[in-house]
Amino acid sequence: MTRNTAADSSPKAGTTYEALVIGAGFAGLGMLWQLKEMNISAHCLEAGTDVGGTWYWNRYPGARTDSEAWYYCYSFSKELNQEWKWTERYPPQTEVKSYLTHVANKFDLKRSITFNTRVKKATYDEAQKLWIVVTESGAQYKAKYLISAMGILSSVFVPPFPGFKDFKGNCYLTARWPQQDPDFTGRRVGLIGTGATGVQITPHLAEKSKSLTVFQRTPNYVVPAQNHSLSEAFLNNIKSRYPEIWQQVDRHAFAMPFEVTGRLASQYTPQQRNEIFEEGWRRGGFRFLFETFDDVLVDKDANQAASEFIRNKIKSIVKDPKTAELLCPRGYPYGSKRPPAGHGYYETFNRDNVSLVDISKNAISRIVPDGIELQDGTRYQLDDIVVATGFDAFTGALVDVDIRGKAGVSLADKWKEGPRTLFGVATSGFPNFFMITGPLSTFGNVPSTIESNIRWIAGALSHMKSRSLDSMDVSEQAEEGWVKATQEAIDSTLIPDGARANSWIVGANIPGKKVTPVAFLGGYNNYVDRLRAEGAQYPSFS
Ligand code: N01
Repeated sequence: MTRNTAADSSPKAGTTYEALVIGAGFAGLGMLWQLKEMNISAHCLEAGTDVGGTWYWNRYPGARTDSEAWYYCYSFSKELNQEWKWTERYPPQTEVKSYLTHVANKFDLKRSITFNTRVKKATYDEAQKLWIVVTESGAQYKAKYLISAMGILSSVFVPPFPGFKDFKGNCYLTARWPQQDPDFTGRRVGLIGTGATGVQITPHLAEKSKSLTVFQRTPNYVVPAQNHSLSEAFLNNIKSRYPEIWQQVDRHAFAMPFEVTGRLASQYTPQQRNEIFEEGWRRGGFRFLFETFDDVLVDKDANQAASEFIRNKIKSIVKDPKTAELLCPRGYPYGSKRPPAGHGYYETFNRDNVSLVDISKNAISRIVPDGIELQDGTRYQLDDIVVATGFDAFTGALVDVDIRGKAGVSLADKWKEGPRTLFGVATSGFPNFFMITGPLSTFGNVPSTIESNIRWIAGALSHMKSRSLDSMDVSEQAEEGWVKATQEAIDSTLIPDGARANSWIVGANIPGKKVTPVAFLGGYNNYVDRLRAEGAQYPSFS
């Protein structure tokens, strides 16, 4: 058996590592750094041609973070926090990708990554206590620990509309955007999907094309991001406060450095509420949700007040009353579907070259050679179609790979009736298989949720090493307890109502997927406490 060291950059078929990591985005790079620190021989297999993960694939115009730059990053290196210079409140995809490239170079991680390599299958060999990993090209690797860093939103979902292959124009997936930006000059473009992605790309397509037709199934609650550049003074202030910022992140329910407001909407008059919402709107993005009232996601009246405020804003921005009404979300609570951040989104519908088509009751029936046809036979002639229809969140990437644990049981079979994990980091019957933000992991500012999982996995590996354990497997009982805790946590919020609007948080966006929570909504702060408690003794593992 060949054993590779952490420094070996040329893996050969049959190579055995201590740890194999799948994916080189935020999660995979962070994990590789951690493994290197622990002197564990590790290698990473990445499907793309470069690092970045989400920020490698989603390079559509307008792609940028919805969380603020200064905490949409790693906390593990003080030096990195001090030296990196974010330019905007919500940095564009190119900048986040550059940040991740910088991280990979600074910590010399690229030599431990094989690019252009998609993992097809991973099987646990119970006799050898090793994971056997096979790539699409047939190369085989072995490892004691298998760590998924495949991301929560990486398995692209495209509705199976008939006729795609007959379309005479170009069809672009936002999540597989070409390296060379397409030229939409003089072209009639159709956009399917008005989630966070569709909302970001809409103003750009409108600006670049002859005409843009947006096909909307469910209107979203879009709060303006209020983006701006970051001054030197602002950045210096942030850099001087990082320890405090990361502590705030740890205490926050969605891993953001915000304090609870101490305000409940019911304690305020409608006029006072509107003033507070107005201030939230001015601050923008997630601050509208988290810095107005503490009960927006749990109290129906508080939520209705926020929802109505947003609807009134839409009507005040969009000049055509019919279009404004179509853009107004109704019938599900604000925040029960992950809310997008806008950059001139509603204003775009005031442009002469933009039209909105309501497909809520008159669905797309097929793609025709020159455009899109709806169920009632109406046809829209288009030169290009942009598809922004989302992802099979949390579980998709994992079940896309044929991962088999003890007795050859596959993850896909095990999770048919909904995902079952402990904290989203481990699943019973799959020894030494760890997931970074696997299903039923916490939900919030993604780099922070990722780091919480990396820290926990590092602790588990140290625990095994210090006790010379061959394997760790979570008990079914502990897993069952976490599945219940996850359900109870979400049931105490308004988030399950997002199912009425096809929310991916409950798996309702994928036809045939079991509608059940894919993440823990009981608060990142509570989640990290649970991780720490488990990590002290590992009582749930044998
Ligand atoms: O995907 P989505 P997304 N016919 O699932 C529509 C993260 N993200 O890629 O709402 C017609 O939200 C679907 O309609 P409906 C973020 O966490 C982050 O936009 O189901 N339409 C919806 O409009 C986000 O939540 C950032 O009725 C169909 C859209 O496609 C997550 O990624 C930026 C359809 C899918 O919306 C996913 O966002 C972007 C059909 N058959 C994304 N099927 C940043 O932080 C689906 N749709 C920067």
